Amino acid sequence: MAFDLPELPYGRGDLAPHVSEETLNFHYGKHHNAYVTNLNKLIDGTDMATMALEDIIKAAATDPAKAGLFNNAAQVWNHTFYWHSMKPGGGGKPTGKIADLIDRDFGSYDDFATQFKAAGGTQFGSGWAWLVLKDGKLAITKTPNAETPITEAGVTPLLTMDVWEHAYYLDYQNSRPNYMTAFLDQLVNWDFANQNLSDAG
Ligand code: MN3
Repeated sequence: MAFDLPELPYGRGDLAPHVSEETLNFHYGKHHNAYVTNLNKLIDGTDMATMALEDIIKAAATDPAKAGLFNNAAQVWNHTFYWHSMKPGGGGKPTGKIADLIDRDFGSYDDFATQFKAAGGTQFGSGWAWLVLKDGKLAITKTPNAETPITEAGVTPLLTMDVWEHAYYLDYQNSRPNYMTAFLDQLVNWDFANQNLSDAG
C-alpha cells in the first residue's frame, strides 16, 4: 500500500495573488509530490509499509538511522496540514473558539500575530511556524526542517506556516516578512484551526 499525494483543498490558482499558481505548481506539484514518492520508496517492502503516516513519523523520529524516512514522512504530513491552514479569501481576525483562546492566551489578536511572525522570522534557514494547543493552552512554536509537533506528547497542531524559501521565493523573493503578512492577512484558515480545536476535545 503506497501513499498518494493528497488532493489540495482548492485549485492551484485559487490562492493568487498571495500565493501564486506557479508557486503551487512547484511547492505542491514538485516538492510535496517528491516527499510522497521518496516516502513510498523508503517504506516499500518494510514493516512500515502498512503503517499510518503519523505512526511512521513517530517511529522514525526516535531512530537516527531513519532520518531520511522521518524527513520525507514528516514533510508529507506537514505540507498536507499547511495546505489546509490556508484558504481562498481567508486571513484576518479569527472567529469562534479560537478567537476567544487567542485573546485569553496572547492578550489580543495583534499580539498573537506579532509573536507568530516572530517565530517564522527567527526560524533560521528552513522550517515551520505553528499554532498549537499544549496542556490546554495555545502556544506558538517553530520547528527546523521537517520537524513536526506531532512527535511531542500533549501537543496538538492547530495551524502551520511553511517558512522554507520554496514557500515564498517565487512570489516574494527574499522577503519572508511580506509572505508572512500575506499568510495572516489574506490566507489563514481559521475554520481549520477551530476544527482542530474541536477534534482535540
Ligand atoms: Mn514546503
